[in-house]
Amino acid sequence: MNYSNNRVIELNNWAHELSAINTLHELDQYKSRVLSEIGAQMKLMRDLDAVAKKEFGAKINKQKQEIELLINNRREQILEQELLSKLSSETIDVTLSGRGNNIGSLHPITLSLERMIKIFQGIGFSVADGPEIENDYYNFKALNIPDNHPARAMQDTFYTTSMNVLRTHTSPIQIRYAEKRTPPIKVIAPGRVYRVDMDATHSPMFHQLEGLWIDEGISFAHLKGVMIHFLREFFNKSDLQVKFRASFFPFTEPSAEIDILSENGRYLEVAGCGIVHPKVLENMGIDSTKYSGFAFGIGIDRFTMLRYNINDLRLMFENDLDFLKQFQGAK
Ligand code: 2NL
Repeated sequence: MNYSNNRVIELNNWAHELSAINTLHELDQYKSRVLSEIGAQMKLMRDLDAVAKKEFGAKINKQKQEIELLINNRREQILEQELLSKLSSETIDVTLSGRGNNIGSLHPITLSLERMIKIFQGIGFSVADGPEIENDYYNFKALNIPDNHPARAMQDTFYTTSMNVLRTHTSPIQIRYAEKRTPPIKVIAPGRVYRVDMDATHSPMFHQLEGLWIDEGISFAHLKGVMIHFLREFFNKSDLQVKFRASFFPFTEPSAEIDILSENGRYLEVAGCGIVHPKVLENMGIDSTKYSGFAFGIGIDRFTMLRYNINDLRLMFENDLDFLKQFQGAK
């Protein structure tokens, strides 16, 4: 039966082709081509007599088994090759040096706030905080700021509702703190505050630190002693000249502004302070005939600019990395 022998030679050619196949996709195409050829040949068997059919059928089945075995072997080889090339292309050179870390640093405002807290804690003050959205009572009324006071005007205060505001100072923290306690009360209240104001020297959000000390017999002398100590420590200058200049606030009486003598011989206003108004003490639930106290407020941002010689307030709110990097390792 020459016919069948021709076909066997053809299968041998197929086997030869296999070695040129290098991908699973090609192999799948090859396999379906071979199997359909074998299927076509099996159809031809219908025309053969019984003896030839048996002989040819056995041959073609043997060839089919052999080619399938070869295909499966080739599949294993291709998978092995793919794995090896993947392993070598994805290899990691563990001897390469690293990219290095970009280590952040504390913001100058954080640095000076931490410095302030340390100084006040050193003389016995606690630290308190509270909500940034306040109601009319804690932000204004408890502080003896009357309904028609200009500080309440829409152009100064951000209202969130008709009753609620973004706190315009951190005094409400101290009201909340004091109304829950009895003297001695000795606390500082740092935090973000908000006012409708925006130019080279004003930001709508800024940082304030207020302080409050209430006890029997607290006088203006205590206020002067604490503030002079704080300012000399903060600016690291033991002979820093400090001046108390009469002023007015609704929540203190008497009141003063505090000026410090700067390197260039000019006085700079750095804080406001005073003896807590008796009405404010009563609003805290404190007997103003038995106790007295002082309070003060300072702008943390301005103190930060003075300490680090920063000439534009806006630098502190832009988060420019070239600016911030300069405070790496600063104290
Ligand atoms: C300023 C003025 C000041 C206060 C804040 C205060 C707080 C309570 C009671 C009484 Cl709870 N007073 N705070 C007093 C005087 C001045 O700040 O110009 N700050 C930058």
